[in-house]
Amino acid sequence: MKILDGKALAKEIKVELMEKVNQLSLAGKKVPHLAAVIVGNDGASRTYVGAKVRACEEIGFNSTLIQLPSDISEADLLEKVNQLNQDNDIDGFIVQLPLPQHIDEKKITLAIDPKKDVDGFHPENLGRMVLSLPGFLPATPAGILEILKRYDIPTEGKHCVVVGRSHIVGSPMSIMMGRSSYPGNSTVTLTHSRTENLKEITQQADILITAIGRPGYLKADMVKEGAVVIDVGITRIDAPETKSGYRLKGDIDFEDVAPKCSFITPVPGGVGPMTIVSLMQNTLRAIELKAN
Ligand code: BQF
Repeated sequence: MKILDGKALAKEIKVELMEKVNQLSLAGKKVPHLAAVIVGNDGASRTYVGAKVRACEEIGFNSTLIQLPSDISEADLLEKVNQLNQDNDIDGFIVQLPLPQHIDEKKITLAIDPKKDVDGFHPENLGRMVLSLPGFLPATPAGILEILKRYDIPTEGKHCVVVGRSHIVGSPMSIMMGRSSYPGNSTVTLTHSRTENLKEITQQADILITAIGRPGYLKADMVKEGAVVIDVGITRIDAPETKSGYRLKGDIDFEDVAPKCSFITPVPGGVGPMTIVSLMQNTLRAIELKAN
Protein backbone atom coordinates (compact mmCIF):
# COMPACT_ATOMS: atom_id res chain seq x y z
CA MET A 1 0.00 0.00 0.00
CA LYS A 2 1.26 3.42 -0.98
CA ILE A 3 -0.03 6.73 0.35
CA LEU A 4 -1.08 9.30 -2.24
CA ASP A 5 0.42 12.32 -0.49
CA GLY A 6 -1.76 15.24 -1.54
CA LYS A 7 -0.07 17.57 0.88
CA ALA A 8 3.41 16.97 -0.60
CA LEU A 9 2.04 17.16 -4.14
CA ALA A 10 0.27 20.41 -3.36
CA LYS A 11 3.55 21.85 -2.08
CA GLU A 12 5.33 20.87 -5.30
CA ILE A 13 2.65 22.45 -7.45
CA LYS A 14 2.70 25.61 -5.34
CA VAL A 15 6.43 25.95 -6.08
CA GLU A 16 5.69 25.58 -9.81
CA LEU A 17 3.00 28.24 -9.54
CA MET A 18 5.37 30.50 -7.62
CA GLU A 19 7.86 30.25 -10.49
CA LYS A 20 5.16 31.13 -13.01
CA VAL A 21 4.14 34.17 -10.95
CA ASN A 22 7.78 35.27 -10.84
CA GLN A 23 7.99 35.00 -14.62
CA LEU A 24 4.86 37.13 -15.00
CA SER A 25 6.26 39.74 -12.62
CA LEU A 26 9.63 39.82 -14.38
CA ALA A 27 7.86 40.28 -17.72
CA GLY A 28 6.03 43.27 -16.21
CA LYS A 29 2.72 41.43 -16.45
CA LYS A 30 -0.18 41.29 -14.06
CA VAL A 31 -0.02 38.83 -11.17
CA PRO A 32 -3.21 36.73 -10.68
CA HIS A 33 -5.75 38.22 -8.29
CA LEU A 34 -8.30 35.95 -6.57
CA ALA A 35 -11.21 37.30 -4.55
CA ALA A 36 -13.15 35.16 -2.08
CA VAL A 37 -16.58 36.07 -0.75
CA ILE A 38 -17.65 34.58 2.54
CA VAL A 39 -21.14 35.09 3.93
CA GLY A 40 -21.66 34.65 7.66
CA ASN A 41 -19.52 33.02 10.28
CA ASP A 42 -19.49 29.26 9.69
CA GLY A 43 -16.32 27.85 11.24
CA ALA A 44 -15.53 25.32 8.50
CA SER A 45 -16.14 27.87 5.74
CA ARG A 46 -13.80 30.33 7.44
CA THR A 47 -11.10 27.66 7.62
CA TYR A 48 -11.50 26.86 3.91
CA VAL A 49 -11.44 30.49 2.82
CA GLY A 50 -8.47 31.08 5.10
CA ALA A 51 -6.61 28.22 3.41
CA LYS A 52 -7.31 29.76 0.00
CA VAL A 53 -6.12 33.23 0.97
CA ARG A 54 -3.00 31.74 2.59
CA ALA A 55 -2.22 29.76 -0.57
CA CYS A 56 -2.45 32.99 -2.61
CA GLU A 57 0.00 34.66 -0.25
CA GLU A 58 2.45 31.73 -0.43
CA ILE A 59 2.39 31.66 -4.23
CA GLY A 60 2.48 35.42 -4.72
CA PHE A 61 -1.04 35.92 -6.03
CA ASN A 62 -2.99 38.96 -4.93
CA SER A 63 -6.05 38.10 -2.89
CA THR A 64 -9.07 39.93 -1.54
CA LEU A 65 -11.27 38.51 1.17
CA ILE A 66 -14.79 39.92 1.24
CA GLN A 67 -16.64 39.14 4.45
CA LEU A 68 -20.39 39.75 4.42
CA PRO A 69 -22.90 39.38 7.25
CA SER A 70 -25.10 36.26 7.38
CA ASP A 71 -28.24 38.42 7.10
CA ILE A 72 -27.19 40.05 3.81
CA SER A 73 -30.04 39.98 1.29
CA GLU A 74 -29.82 37.92 -1.88
CA ALA A 75 -30.08 41.15 -3.89
CA ASP A 76 -27.13 42.69 -2.08
CA LEU A 77 -25.02 39.58 -2.59
CA LEU A 78 -25.91 39.58 -6.30
CA GLU A 79 -24.84 43.23 -6.38
CA LYS A 80 -21.47 42.23 -4.90
CA VAL A 81 -21.09 39.48 -7.50
CA ASN A 82 -21.79 41.99 -10.28
CA GLN A 83 -19.24 44.35 -8.86
CA LEU A 84 -16.61 41.58 -8.91
CA ASN A 85 -17.62 40.61 -12.46
CA GLN A 86 -16.86 44.16 -13.52
CA ASP A 87 -13.68 44.72 -11.52
CA ASN A 88 -10.87 44.47 -14.07
CA ASP A 89 -8.25 43.85 -11.42
CA ILE A 90 -9.98 40.65 -10.21
CA ASP A 91 -9.10 37.70 -12.47
CA GLY A 92 -11.23 35.15 -10.67
CA PHE A 93 -13.45 34.90 -7.62
CA ILE A 94 -15.34 32.39 -5.57
CA VAL A 95 -18.40 32.60 -3.35
CA GLN A 96 -17.75 30.15 -0.53
CA LEU A 97 -20.51 27.55 -0.12
CA PRO A 98 -22.74 26.76 1.66
CA LEU A 99 -24.70 30.02 1.74
CA PRO A 100 -27.37 30.88 4.35
CA GLN A 101 -30.85 29.35 3.84
CA HIS A 102 -32.46 32.55 2.57
CA ILE A 103 -30.03 32.83 -0.37
CA ASP A 104 -30.47 30.75 -3.53
CA GLU A 105 -27.05 29.27 -4.32
CA LYS A 106 -28.10 28.54 -7.92
CA LYS A 107 -28.97 32.20 -8.53
CA ILE A 108 -25.61 33.32 -7.17
CA THR A 109 -23.68 30.74 -9.21
CA LEU A 110 -25.52 31.79 -12.38
CA ALA A 111 -24.63 35.44 -11.74
CA ILE A 112 -20.87 34.80 -11.76
CA ASP A 113 -19.12 35.68 -15.03
CA PRO A 114 -18.05 32.26 -16.41
CA LYS A 115 -14.65 33.76 -17.31
CA LYS A 116 -14.06 34.51 -13.62
CA ASP A 117 -15.72 31.36 -12.28
CA VAL A 118 -12.55 29.71 -10.99
CA ASP A 119 -14.61 27.25 -8.91
CA GLY A 120 -16.01 25.93 -12.20
CA PHE A 121 -19.57 25.73 -10.85
CA HIS A 122 -21.29 27.86 -13.52
CA PRO A 123 -23.33 25.79 -16.03
CA GLU A 124 -21.23 27.18 -18.87
CA ASN A 125 -18.08 25.74 -17.33
CA LEU A 126 -19.80 22.46 -16.43
CA GLY A 127 -21.02 22.23 -20.04
CA ARG A 128 -17.53 22.93 -21.32
CA MET A 129 -16.21 20.15 -19.08
CA VAL A 130 -18.74 17.68 -20.51
CA LEU A 131 -17.73 18.65 -24.05
CA SER A 132 -13.98 18.74 -23.22
CA LEU A 133 -13.81 22.40 -24.25
CA PRO A 134 -11.45 24.84 -22.50
CA GLY A 135 -12.91 26.21 -19.28
CA PHE A 136 -12.58 25.94 -15.53
CA LEU A 137 -12.79 22.47 -13.98
CA PRO A 138 -14.28 22.17 -10.49
CA ALA A 139 -11.36 22.26 -8.06
CA THR A 140 -11.85 18.98 -6.20
CA PRO A 141 -12.24 16.68 -9.22
CA ALA A 142 -9.38 18.56 -10.95
CA GLY A 143 -7.21 17.97 -7.88
CA ILE A 144 -8.01 14.26 -7.98
CA LEU A 145 -7.04 14.06 -11.68
CA GLU A 146 -3.76 15.76 -10.79
CA ILE A 147 -3.07 13.13 -8.11
CA LEU A 148 -3.76 10.28 -10.55
CA LYS A 149 -1.58 11.95 -13.19
CA ARG A 150 1.39 12.73 -10.97
CA TYR A 151 1.42 9.24 -9.49
CA ASP A 152 1.12 7.72 -12.98
CA ILE A 153 -1.91 5.68 -12.03
CA PRO A 154 -3.39 3.85 -15.03
CA THR A 155 -7.05 4.72 -15.61
CA GLU A 156 -7.75 3.49 -19.16
CA GLY A 157 -10.21 0.62 -19.20
CA LYS A 158 -10.36 0.53 -15.41
CA HIS A 159 -13.62 0.36 -13.52
CA CYS A 160 -13.98 3.61 -11.60
CA VAL A 161 -16.75 3.66 -8.99
CA VAL A 162 -17.76 7.07 -7.65
CA VAL A 163 -19.79 7.14 -4.44
CA GLY A 164 -21.80 10.36 -4.10
CA ARG A 165 -23.41 12.50 -6.82
CA SER A 166 -22.98 16.08 -5.60
CA HIS A 167 -22.76 18.81 -8.23
CA ILE A 168 -19.37 19.80 -6.88
CA VAL A 169 -17.59 16.44 -6.62
CA GLY A 170 -19.32 13.15 -7.52
CA SER A 171 -21.14 14.14 -10.71
CA PRO A 172 -18.27 16.04 -12.36
CA MET A 173 -15.80 13.38 -11.21
CA SER A 174 -17.81 10.64 -12.91
CA ILE A 175 -17.88 12.62 -16.16
CA MET A 176 -14.17 13.44 -16.06
CA MET A 177 -13.15 9.81 -15.49
CA GLY A 178 -15.25 8.70 -18.46
CA ARG A 179 -13.85 11.27 -20.91
CA SER A 180 -11.53 10.22 -23.70
CA SER A 181 -8.23 11.39 -22.18
CA TYR A 182 -5.76 10.66 -19.42
CA PRO A 183 -6.69 10.52 -16.60
CA GLY A 184 -9.94 9.16 -17.94
CA ASN A 185 -11.06 6.46 -20.35
CA SER A 186 -12.40 4.60 -17.34
CA THR A 187 -15.62 2.63 -17.21
CA VAL A 188 -17.56 4.65 -14.68
CA THR A 189 -20.29 3.72 -12.23
CA LEU A 190 -21.89 6.58 -10.30
CA THR A 191 -23.49 5.42 -7.06
CA HIS A 192 -25.49 7.38 -4.48
CA SER A 193 -27.88 7.16 -1.55
CA ARG A 194 -30.51 5.25 -3.59
CA THR A 195 -28.08 2.69 -4.98
CA GLU A 196 -29.01 -0.92 -4.25
CA ASN A 197 -26.27 -3.43 -3.34
CA LEU A 198 -23.63 -0.73 -3.00
CA LYS A 199 -21.13 -3.16 -1.55
CA GLU A 200 -21.32 -5.46 -4.60
CA ILE A 201 -20.53 -2.47 -6.82
CA THR A 202 -17.71 -0.92 -4.79
CA GLN A 203 -16.11 -4.39 -4.56
CA GLN A 204 -15.67 -4.24 -8.34
CA ALA A 205 -13.87 -0.90 -8.34
CA ASP A 206 -10.29 -0.65 -9.59
CA ILE A 207 -10.51 3.03 -8.68
CA LEU A 208 -12.87 3.95 -5.85
CA ILE A 209 -13.72 7.61 -5.22
CA THR A 210 -15.89 8.43 -2.22
CA ALA A 211 -17.54 11.79 -1.56
CA ILE A 212 -20.49 11.27 0.79
CA GLY A 213 -19.49 12.96 4.05
CA ARG A 214 -20.08 9.88 6.21
CA PRO A 215 -17.02 9.38 8.37
CA GLY A 216 -15.53 5.88 8.20
CA TYR A 217 -18.45 4.48 6.18
CA LEU A 218 -16.43 2.40 3.71
CA LYS A 219 -14.95 -0.74 5.24
CA ALA A 220 -12.45 -3.29 3.93
CA ASP A 221 -15.19 -5.73 2.85
CA MET A 222 -16.43 -3.12 0.35
CA VAL A 223 -13.05 -2.73 -1.37
CA LYS A 224 -11.26 -4.97 -3.89
CA GLU A 225 -7.72 -6.13 -3.14
CA GLY A 226 -5.29 -3.77 -4.92
CA ALA A 227 -7.80 -0.96 -5.52
CA VAL A 228 -6.83 2.71 -5.79
CA VAL A 229 -8.89 4.52 -3.15
CA ILE A 230 -9.53 8.28 -3.22
CA ASP A 231 -11.26 9.67 -0.12
CA VAL A 232 -12.92 13.05 -0.63
CA GLY A 233 -14.90 13.04 2.64
CA ILE A 234 -13.81 15.46 5.34
CA THR A 235 -16.08 15.47 8.36
CA ARG A 236 -15.16 17.33 11.53
CA ILE A 237 -15.16 15.03 14.54
CA ASP A 238 -15.06 16.46 18.07
CA ALA A 239 -11.64 15.92 19.61
CA PRO A 240 -11.32 17.96 22.82
CA GLU A 241 -7.67 16.91 23.22
CA THR A 242 -6.62 18.79 20.05
CA LYS A 243 -5.86 22.50 19.79
CA SER A 244 -8.66 23.13 17.29
CA GLY A 245 -11.12 20.93 19.22
CA TYR A 246 -11.77 18.69 16.21
CA ARG A 247 -10.09 16.34 13.78
CA LEU A 248 -10.95 15.46 10.20
CA LYS A 249 -12.23 12.04 9.21
CA GLY A 250 -12.78 10.73 5.69
CA ASP A 251 -15.48 8.47 4.25
CA ILE A 252 -13.04 5.57 4.31
CA ASP A 253 -12.25 3.58 7.44
CA PHE A 254 -8.56 4.11 6.79
CA GLU A 255 -7.09 1.59 9.25
CA ASP A 256 -9.41 -1.10 7.93
CA VAL A 257 -9.11 -0.37 4.19
CA ALA A 258 -5.49 0.80 3.71
CA PRO A 259 -3.86 -2.67 3.93
CA LYS A 260 -6.00 -3.84 0.99
CA CYS A 261 -5.22 -0.94 -1.36
CA SER A 262 -2.48 -0.37 -3.90
CA PHE A 263 -2.85 3.39 -3.31
CA ILE A 264 -4.91 5.43 -0.87
CA THR A 265 -5.35 9.13 -0.03
CA PRO A 266 -5.22 10.02 3.67
CA VAL A 267 -7.53 12.48 5.45
CA PRO A 268 -6.25 15.05 6.20
CA GLY A 269 -3.48 15.63 3.71
CA GLY A 270 -4.97 13.89 0.65
CA VAL A 271 -7.54 15.46 -1.64
CA GLY A 272 -8.10 18.61 0.50
CA PRO A 273 -4.77 20.32 -0.18
CA MET A 274 -5.11 19.45 -3.89
CA THR A 275 -8.50 21.21 -3.99
CA ILE A 276 -6.79 24.39 -2.85
CA VAL A 277 -3.98 24.22 -5.46
CA SER A 278 -6.48 23.43 -8.24
CA LEU A 279 -8.23 26.67 -7.39
CA MET A 280 -4.87 28.42 -7.68
CA GLN A 281 -4.19 26.75 -11.05
CA ASN A 282 -7.61 27.89 -12.26
CA THR A 283 -6.87 31.44 -11.16
CA LEU A 284 -3.62 31.48 -13.13
CA ARG A 285 -5.52 30.09 -16.13
CA ALA A 286 -8.05 32.90 -15.80
CA ILE A 287 -5.27 35.29 -16.79
CA GLU A 288 -4.12 33.06 -19.62
CA LEU A 289 -7.66 32.65 -21.00
CA LYS A 290 -8.16 36.42 -20.84
CA ALA A 291 -5.00 36.96 -22.88
CA ASN A 292 -6.35 34.80 -25.73
C1 BQF B 1 -6.50 18.64 4.38
C2 BQF B 1 -15.16 21.77 1.44
C3 BQF B 1 -17.10 20.50 2.06
C4 BQF B 1 -17.93 21.59 1.79
C5 BQF B 1 -17.39 22.77 1.34
C6 BQF B 1 -6.87 20.82 3.24
C7 BQF B 1 -9.07 21.66 2.82
C8 BQF B 1 -9.59 20.57 3.49
C9 BQF B 1 -8.76 19.58 4.00
C10 BQF B 1 -9.95 22.72 2.25
C11 BQF B 1 -13.72 21.95 1.25
C12 BQF B 1 -12.77 20.82 1.52
C13 BQF B 1 -13.23 23.19 0.86
C14 BQF B 1 -7.40 19.71 3.87
C15 BQF B 1 -11.76 23.47 0.74
C16 BQF B 1 -11.38 21.09 0.98
O1 BQF B 1 -5.35 18.94 4.76
O2 BQF B 1 -6.91 17.48 4.36
C17 BQF B 1 -7.69 21.79 2.70
O3 BQF B 1 -9.73 23.86 2.57
N1 BQF B 1 -10.97 22.43 1.34
C18 BQF B 1 -14.16 24.23 0.60
O4 BQF B 1 -13.77 25.33 0.24
O5 BQF B 1 -15.48 24.02 0.73
C19 BQF B 1 -16.01 22.86 1.16
C20 BQF B 1 -15.74 20.59 1.87
